[in-house]
Amino acid sequence: MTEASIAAQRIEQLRAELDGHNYRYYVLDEPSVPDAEYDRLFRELQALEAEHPQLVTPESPTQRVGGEALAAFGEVRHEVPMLSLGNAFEEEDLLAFDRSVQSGLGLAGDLFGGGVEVEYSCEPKLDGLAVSLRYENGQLVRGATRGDGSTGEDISSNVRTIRNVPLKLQGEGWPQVLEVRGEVFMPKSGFEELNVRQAESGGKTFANPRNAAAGSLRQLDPKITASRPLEFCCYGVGQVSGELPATQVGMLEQLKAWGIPISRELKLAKGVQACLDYYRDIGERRMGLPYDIDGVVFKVNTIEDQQQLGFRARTPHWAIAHKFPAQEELTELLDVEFQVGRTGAVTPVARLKPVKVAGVMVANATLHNMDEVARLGVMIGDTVIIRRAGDVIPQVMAVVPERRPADARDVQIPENCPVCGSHVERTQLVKRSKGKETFSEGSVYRCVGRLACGAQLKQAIIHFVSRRAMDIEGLGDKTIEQLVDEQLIASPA
Ligand code: JCF
Repeated sequence: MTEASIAAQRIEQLRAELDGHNYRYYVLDEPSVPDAEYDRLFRELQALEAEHPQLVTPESPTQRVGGEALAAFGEVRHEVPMLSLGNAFEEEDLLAFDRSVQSGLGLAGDLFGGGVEVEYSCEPKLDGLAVSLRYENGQLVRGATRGDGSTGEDISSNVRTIRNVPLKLQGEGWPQVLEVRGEVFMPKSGFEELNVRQAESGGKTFANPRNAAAGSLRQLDPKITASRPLEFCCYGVGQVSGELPATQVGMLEQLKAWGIPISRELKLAKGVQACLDYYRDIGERRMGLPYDIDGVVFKVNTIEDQQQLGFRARTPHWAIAHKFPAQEELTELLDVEFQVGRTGAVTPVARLKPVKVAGVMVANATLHNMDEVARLGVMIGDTVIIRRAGDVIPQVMAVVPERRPADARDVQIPENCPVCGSHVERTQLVKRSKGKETFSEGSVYRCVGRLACGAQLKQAIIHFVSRRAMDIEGLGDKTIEQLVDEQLIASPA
């Protein structure tokens, strides 16, 4: 055997092994080797390919780094249109959907009772972007955005950089042409890390994972896309030559066996009450999921029934999105006030035109510090995006620049403490690293009044009596505030 054919053999072996590890890691969620071993195999493959460039193929696991930048995206016509989903906001909307499915399938009940229970597939509704991936003879040949449902953009070079998108299908028996459809999204952890990186490098930060995913996928330079933590999750198919399993869940499980990632939360529900149980369960676990969702999707499980029910305009009669209350809303920033904390730190608080977010009225939101105000570029009078996730304090996520009124005002740190009138001083935050002093970019503003400042005094005493300090029972925050306001106490002593 020649040197080149030995290399070719080893390259094949490495690719098969790496594809297998990727499949177990991304699709089965059962990592099979430590990262270090994966990296070793990967580097060996890279080295061999560098020595034998003629052996590099587009399906090689090394080819996810992103190729040449484009001048513009090409157009892609979807042979099978990409549908969107109708929405259910209330339980009653879902019950009405189920009744219309039953009547469409001739299963409706009569005066004396309900009809036959319909089986539905259930999955979380990911907050990302819909894409279509086309496989021919088991190889990824094209990726496209949804666009208007009939025509999208060719984002092939970008989808190839998404780690859990197989460049080549696993197993056997796949149809010659297989288009899979799903959502490209950014996990919450990757989003947080990306924003930190962006802020540090002076780049643009994103308001939420969905915007970050959209901004990352619509890059003409695939190297940028490659550097972003995107993931794909399949929920259906488009054009397919040949047969697939006869149910939604069976079909998705078959796709999973071929290496296509599907939702870990995919379930089958018998009847609409089981769908409501699923909605409640996912709603309770929403905050703990590693990605943002805005509801759950129910689909009639039997494909033949889906075809019988059909679709109108772009929404199918056999599927629906049951939405959760929105976690983000728009409202107006009426004013910014400054609060003084225990250590004298003066922090900006947003006063908002009250708005209901995730079922709760919100009139205040944290702005953290003046660096955050600068990062957001927020002005008083702006329309802002407010987010309230679970029990977390509402946050100002971003400004809507198009809605800035002519009389918007800058947010200015007061020169004097709003509580005691003492001077407010700016201090640079210092980060110590390995004994060496390094100045971080952050700064805090502090009221210099110490215990002469009512706000600091109250917080100091609250801290003093607290459980982990003197643990004085029966002396609550409200009492302390009153005692200080009435000038009955002036120090912990
Ligand atoms: O997760 C989603 N955002 C999602 C979108 C899930 C689905 O099952 C979908 C979808 C859009 C259209 N199904 C269709 C038909």
